[in-house]
Amino acid sequence: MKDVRKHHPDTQCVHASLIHDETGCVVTPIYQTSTFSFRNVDHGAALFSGKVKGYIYTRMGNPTVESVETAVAVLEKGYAGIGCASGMAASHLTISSLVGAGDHMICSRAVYGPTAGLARNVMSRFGVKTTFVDTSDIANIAGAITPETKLIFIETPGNPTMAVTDIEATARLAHDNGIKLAVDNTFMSPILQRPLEWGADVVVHSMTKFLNGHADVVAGIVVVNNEEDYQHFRRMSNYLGGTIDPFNSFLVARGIKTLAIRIERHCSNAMKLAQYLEQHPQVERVMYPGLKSHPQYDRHRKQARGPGGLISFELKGGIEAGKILMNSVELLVLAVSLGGVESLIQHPASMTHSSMERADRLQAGITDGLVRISVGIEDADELIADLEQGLAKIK
Ligand code: LCS
Repeated sequence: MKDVRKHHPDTQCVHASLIHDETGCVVTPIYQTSTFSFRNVDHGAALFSGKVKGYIYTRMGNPTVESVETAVAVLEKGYAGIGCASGMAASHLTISSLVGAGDHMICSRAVYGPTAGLARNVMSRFGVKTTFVDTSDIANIAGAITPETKLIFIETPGNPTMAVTDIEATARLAHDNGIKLAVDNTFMSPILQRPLEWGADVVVHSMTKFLNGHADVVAGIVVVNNEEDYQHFRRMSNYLGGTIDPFNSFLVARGIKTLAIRIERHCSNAMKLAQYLEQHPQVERVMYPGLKSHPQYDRHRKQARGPGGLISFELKGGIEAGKILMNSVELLVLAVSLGGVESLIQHPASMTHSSMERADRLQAGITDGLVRISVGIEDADELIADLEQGLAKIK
């Protein structure tokens, strides 16, 4: 196998998921099998004991799954990846691998709604307490640490407010206190941001988004940076069972091949849309880390290679104006999710973050009037023209 780790990320996207085998296949095939036969009883026992490497049962490992796990681990500069059935399964695997009854965790206030729900409504039932803070201010994290804190879980930029947390400073603070740092890197993809390079211990992705990129798969992944964590997470994944299947792994590996060029276009399109929105008289404010007006503009530039494809904004006319815009767009699709080739528009307060209590939502900066766009790879001028005609309908 080529040493893909030494290559540029653009090259890694194309080559890192290929498993070289005796057939000479150029693409890793779909090993659509639930189980693998043993040569004899001793071979089966050796595989189970770990003395011999090989495949046993697809929940525990599968070549197609491994190909996408390898690709993302290489891109994240991690040790290994564990494919999951969804981004939520990846967050669940991460949290339940690192905290247990009596432990405490700190979580960004601006996170994907169900991630907050997982901490608040599921982990709490197993004796794990969570404090939600605005992690874009390191003092808030420091102030929330208790002797029981075992995990800091951040999203940066956060969904949907785009608040940026300093990964390096948070990792230092975490490690000084014997705490692990997990970063949900879904909004950036490893092309733009590699949290392990800044000291994070675990990276989580919803591969449903940029990594797959074509809005036809729900999948997730966890990337860790050492053998001990890998063995622990792999065991936990086997018990929890929220693993990815071979067909979805194949589709995500296929998507990753064009990740680098897609991300380039997502960023340049989003920059154009953000600049357009920022100067529009109907727009109150735009939250996009590529704009100088973003409160953590410099911090984001330090830790990421680009601003990404997500834009949040508020209209002067609040939610009523937002509804007119969202009901008027013709090219942008009114739908949740993000990171696909097509541009999507949605209303976090009533959609992606509707599972949060209103007070918690407002505290996180997710106002009723906030609108989020996932900018796709279409022609930017046509996207702007679509917004223009929609905004013109607001009186
Ligand atoms: N992490 C982030 C940052 C997300 O945005 C999402 C989903 C997840 C994790 C969960 O991933 P999933 O289980 O869906 O693969 N975010 C969505 C959103 O903003 N709109 O629809 C889904």
